Amino acid sequence: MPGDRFYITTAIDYPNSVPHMGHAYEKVVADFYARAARARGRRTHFLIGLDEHGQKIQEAADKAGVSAQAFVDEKAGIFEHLYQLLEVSNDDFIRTSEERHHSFARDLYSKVRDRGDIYKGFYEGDYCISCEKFLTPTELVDGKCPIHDRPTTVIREESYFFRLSKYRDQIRQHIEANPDFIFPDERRNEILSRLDGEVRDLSISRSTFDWGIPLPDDPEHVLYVWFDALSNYYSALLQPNDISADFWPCDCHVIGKDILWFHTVIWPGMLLSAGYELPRQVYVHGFILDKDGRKMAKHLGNVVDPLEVVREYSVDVLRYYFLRSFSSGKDGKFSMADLEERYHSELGNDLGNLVMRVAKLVQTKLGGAVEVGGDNAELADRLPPRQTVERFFRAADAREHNRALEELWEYVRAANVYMNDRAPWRINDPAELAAVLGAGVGALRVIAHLLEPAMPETARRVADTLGFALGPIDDLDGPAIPCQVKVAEPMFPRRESEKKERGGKGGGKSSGDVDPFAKLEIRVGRIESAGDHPDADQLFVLAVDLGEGENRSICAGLREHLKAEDLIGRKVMVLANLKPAVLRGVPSAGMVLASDRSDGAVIPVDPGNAEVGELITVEGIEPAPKKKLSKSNFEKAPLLVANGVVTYRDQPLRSSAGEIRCDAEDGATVR
Ligand code: ME8
Repeated sequence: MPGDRFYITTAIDYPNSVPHMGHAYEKVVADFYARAARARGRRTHFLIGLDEHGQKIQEAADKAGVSAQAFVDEKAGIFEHLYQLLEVSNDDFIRTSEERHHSFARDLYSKVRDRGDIYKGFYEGDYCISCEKFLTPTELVDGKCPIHDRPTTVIREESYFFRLSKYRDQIRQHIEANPDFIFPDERRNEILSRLDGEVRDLSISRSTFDWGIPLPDDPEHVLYVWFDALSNYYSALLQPNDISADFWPCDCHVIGKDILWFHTVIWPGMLLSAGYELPRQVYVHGFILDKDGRKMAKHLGNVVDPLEVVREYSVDVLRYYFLRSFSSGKDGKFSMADLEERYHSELGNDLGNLVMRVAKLVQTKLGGAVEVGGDNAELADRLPPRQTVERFFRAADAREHNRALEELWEYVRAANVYMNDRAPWRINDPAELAAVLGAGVGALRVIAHLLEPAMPETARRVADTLGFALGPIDDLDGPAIPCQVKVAEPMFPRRESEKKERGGKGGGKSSGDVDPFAKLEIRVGRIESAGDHPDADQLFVLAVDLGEGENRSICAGLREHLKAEDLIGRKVMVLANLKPAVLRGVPSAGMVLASDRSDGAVIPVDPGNAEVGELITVEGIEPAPKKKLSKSNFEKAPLLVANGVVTYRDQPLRSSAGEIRCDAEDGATVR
């Protein structure tokens, strides 16, 4: 069981420029863990902030022709604005130019000095101003910093040194004794192997510029920006209220892989020297790369602005993409095609579709009122929440947020399958209906609660539409609650720009970016003959004219519902590119689309006056039918009845004769 409090931090960003995708990614990852901790009732403190001192900031301010303080003040507003927009739920925002930070950084320095761990020396080396660190000759690649691809500057100066070498063995022992101290293992092994080699003392002061914290005993020097910055994790706990006794040691420092050494060796060394406990974990994420696998960097012209993605989709879509698409602790390629694909399939077709159909069914069948939770046996038997909740948090505790979301999506899909199986649009018994739709809303209540750490706005919208409150996870075990369900608005609508992009010929999109509906080839057919299948009681064997010159043989499971003579001459909609199969000895090339109605009837969808052979479309989706469609590909594009019309993601299916109508209840599926 997790402890009752949780302190989590991120790296504090350099505000020398505007925030980028990597900054946004890191804060969203940490936010997921902060929110997941709060959901389980842990007292949580979440800190982010800015690293405002050092040569890099001084140079950027000089270039802008303003004072360093004015420069960082302006940038701080931009960073804070982005993080608020992204719904990063930080409890505090530390800026290292604040006096509350200065006073602790000086204090920490004094403690280390009093311990005898600081001495004056002379340093000469290759300095990367972008990293704000000296690089050893082995770290240089072609004489340049490998991270920033820039030449280093040779710096030669007198400075104060911290005896980091003294703590090498103690740090190594700590890492060895605490397997969770560094996540993932790959990074832990990297540090352990570096600790086998020599650990040099660290130059911790600068005297060639003054934008920093002056040393208490030698104000000609300012603290080296990293010695200064690392102490933010503690300084922020001291003022305005001293909450250090509650929240130190920190449970999780979230950082990127480029600053691993600072957090797992230098910071522990400083804390050991000054007599503080070590943090419990350093979580190291990978880099966001461009689609070709290069780090996003301004000088490479390959950066994608997080705000652009937010404008085009939404905050929650970006958050979901970060958390689901990139494996925890690994580098990940940022691909708009992948984002688009997930938007359609996982968000639109899995989650959005479930919310829409459950809300509509509760409206039409129960007038909007439903009781949820308590001892609903349908929910407990068919969609048991406990297992999913446990797996979700087990993955979160193991810092595998992408896996936590995969667990959640298994549940979302299971809920969709449940709705298909139980087909509430066909149920007329009030008690059964209340139980089945209560289970549907109950499943969405579980989903909304688990979704909140990743997609807070979406979770709120689901809760608001279905009429329950979001609260701690334990609420799910409480007594039954009444819910008043509202009319659902599409949560992941087709985007305007996408309609335009895809409306034109060609579309110009890569294959990963094909909407699941585009892959379907639904054509109008006419049944020319119908006979019983020789070896399957439920099947007819149909000959269907699809305007191809030759009729197709298609097996259809309609014998329980219709007579052969009712079918002959009738127009139907056929999924024409379904992979051909042989059903008990009879070939079948396609599927007749039908819908089930509340009176138990299963009827083929009538395409009205559409022409035989005509392709059925949805506005804005450029057809790109697959040659041989699998059944699972078909299931990725759910077709639902809404107000008597067959729809795909709230858009009507059309032929040249207009919308495709269907005499079945709202929420019924077409398959
Ligand atoms: O390093 N992908 O600040 P910073 C993912 N001030 N993460 C990335 C990234 C990318 N492409 N680029 C950067 C600093 N990051 C110091 C931290 S902490 C006491 C001081 C991550 O603005 C990077 O790994 O350069 C770091 O964790 C964070 O963004 C801030 O980077």
